[in-house]
Amino acid sequence: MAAGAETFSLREVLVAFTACVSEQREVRVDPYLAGWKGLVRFLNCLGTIFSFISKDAVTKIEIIENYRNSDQREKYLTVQSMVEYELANGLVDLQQRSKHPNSGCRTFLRLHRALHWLQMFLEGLRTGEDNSKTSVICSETYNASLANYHPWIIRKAAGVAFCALPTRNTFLETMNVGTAEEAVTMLGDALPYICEVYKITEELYAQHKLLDLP
Ligand code: 1PW
Repeated sequence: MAAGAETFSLREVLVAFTACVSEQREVRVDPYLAGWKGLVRFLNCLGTIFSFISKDAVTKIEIIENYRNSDQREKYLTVQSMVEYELANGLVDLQQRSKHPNSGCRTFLRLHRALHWLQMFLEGLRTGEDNSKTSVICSETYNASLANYHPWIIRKAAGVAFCALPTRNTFLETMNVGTAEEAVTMLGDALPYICEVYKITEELYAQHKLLDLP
């Protein structure tokens, strides 16, 4: 494919995540959502088979965007302020989903878990052999992370979608950041930022005992 305007680069996704952490080590919600939106576009580039995966992410992104567009938008500026605000005002269902089925905290937790998978997947891609199968990297990392939170039917559908993934080098080129080598370099530069975002969020959720929100 010619390098036209329609091409999408994973670079912008990774750049968004690099802008997430504030000087106070807080996770900013807007760049986090921007990163996710780019990721969704990337998933859609991989084919319609991935649209069931991106659809749920879109729903979750919209829920949090709605909070950012509401009167309470300032409370949702960072993940830290969101957790503080929702907990202090009893806006989180802690035992089972009832009064607040779409709290910012539980919705963000789903994206956070998926980000862990993405991080592991991209790391596997970065360090993999030239001709390794992306589908294998993808399913191994999925099974070791996000799959633990998904029912059988979703795990099955995800497994089918992964089979459609191309080999590592083709996949790296799909990212549109240059040659496969350049893509690997970019991943090496950007992944520490994603890891940092993940780590800060994980610690925050652990501290407030929110890691198992229904
Ligand atoms: C090529 C690799 C790219 C990785 C992108 C990561 C996207 C992850 C989205 C997985 C979504 C699978 C289908 C939906 C499952 C939902 O049930 C689940 N959502 C997530 C994000 O895990 C849980 O949400 P729920 O049902 O508790 O509202």
